[in-house]
Amino acid sequence: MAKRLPLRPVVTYNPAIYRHIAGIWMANSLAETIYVLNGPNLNLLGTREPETYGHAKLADVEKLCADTAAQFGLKADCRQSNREGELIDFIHEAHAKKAAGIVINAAGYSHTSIALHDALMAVKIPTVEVHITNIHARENFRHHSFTARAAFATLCGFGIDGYRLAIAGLAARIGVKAKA
Ligand code: CA2
Repeated sequence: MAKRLPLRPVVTYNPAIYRHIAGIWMANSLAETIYVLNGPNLNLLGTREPETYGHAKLADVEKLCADTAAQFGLKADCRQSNREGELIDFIHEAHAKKAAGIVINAAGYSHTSIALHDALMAVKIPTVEVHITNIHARENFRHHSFTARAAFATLCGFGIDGYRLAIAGLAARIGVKAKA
C-alpha cells in the first residue's frame, strides 16, 4: 500500500498578515474626513482662461488635496457642483458624516449665496474659504464674499496652492499634526 503523505495546510495562517491588513483597514476607516467643495465652473479648470486660473485641472486640485490631507492622516472627500442646492446638500452631508472640516471654493456663489452662508453657519464645521485668484484685485463684484463670513479663514491669490495651504491651516485649527 502506498505510504500516505502527511497532510499540510494549503493556506498557512500568519497572524502578522491579518494584523497588518486590519491595521490598514482601521487606519482608513478611522481617518477623519475633510470635505473639499468646489463650485460652479471650476470643472473647467485648466481648459479655459489659463491666464486667470492657471493650467492645472480640477483633477490636479483634487489630487493635491488628497495628498495634502494624507500628510495629516486625513481623508479628503472632494466634490464639485455647478448647482447651489447640491453644494448645500454636500455641506449637510459633511455634517451627517461628522466631517472634521470643510475647504470651500464656492466660486461665483461666494459673492451671491446667502443660502450657502446659512448652510455653513448651520453645520458649524471649521471651514476655510479658498479662491484661486486674488478676488480683491479683480472686479468690485468679487470683493465681497457671503461664504467667507462663515469661514474661520480665507485664502486667495495663491493659485491652486491655496488648497494645500487651506488644508494645512485647517489641520492646525483642528489640532491635527503632520505625520512623520
Ligand atoms: O478665484 C477663484 O477661485 C474664484 O472663486 C473663481 C470663480 C470666480 O467667480 C470667483 O470670483 C473667484 C470662477 C470660477 C470659474 O472657473 C473657471 C475655470 C476655468 C475657466 C473658466 C472658469
